[in-house]
Amino acid sequence: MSPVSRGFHGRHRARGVDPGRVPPGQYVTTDFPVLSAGPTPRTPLESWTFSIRQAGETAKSWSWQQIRELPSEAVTADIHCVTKWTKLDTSWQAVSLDVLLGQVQHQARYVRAFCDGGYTANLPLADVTGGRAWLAYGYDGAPLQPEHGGPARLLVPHLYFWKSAKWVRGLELLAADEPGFWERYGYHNYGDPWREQRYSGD
Ligand SMILES: Nc1nc2c(c(=O)[nH]1)N[C@H]1C(S)=C(S)[C@@H](COP(=O)(O)O)O[C@H]1N2
Ligand SMILES: [Mo]
Repeated sequence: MSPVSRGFHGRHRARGVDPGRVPPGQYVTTDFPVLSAGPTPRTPLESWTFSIRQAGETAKSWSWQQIRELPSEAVTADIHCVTKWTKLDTSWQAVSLDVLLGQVQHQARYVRAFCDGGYTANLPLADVTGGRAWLAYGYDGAPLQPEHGGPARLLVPHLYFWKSAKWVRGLELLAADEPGFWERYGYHNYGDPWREQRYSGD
């Protein structure tokens, strides 16, 4: 019986890292790996919009400039990819989803993010409100690079990073949960890294 959990041992243990910040089974990296299920889309900012959809209709839509005029926050967060890398203290410039969702009347309990390229990710409304999720367009003091989801991506750092949809173009408001891209392929529907919810059944 060891009082130390398995995640604190092993070849990936990083020096000087508070193990309490590293979820089980994860290792800390200083790189920023790129994980994309397809090619990097490149939508010109002039035609880019972010939309909130409900019952097949657009309830609210913002142009790039309108998004940039909304209040934004500097967010520092630890991110955890299901492929087992964790990156600590990433810094973002981002608009809280509270600001965006607050401009639409609705009673939805779930959202599904949609993206250029067709990727989707589903999330309970409770996980994208209350200051826990953002639309991020800046990373490390610079515009978010296309490989990492620029011009803008979701940032939902308390869940595995596949929920942080890159090239996001909007949120669909839903009464009932509908699985997204990876969730349909056997990833966990919720994806809490602290409970190691990697695959459906975990
Ligand atoms: N649109 C889109 N968003 C996506 C993905 C993707 O393939 N397409 N991959 C997800 C996965 S599995 C991870 S781990 C992160 C990776 O983000 P990064 O490439 O910036 O590290 O983006 C997530 N968001
Ligand atoms: Mo991932």
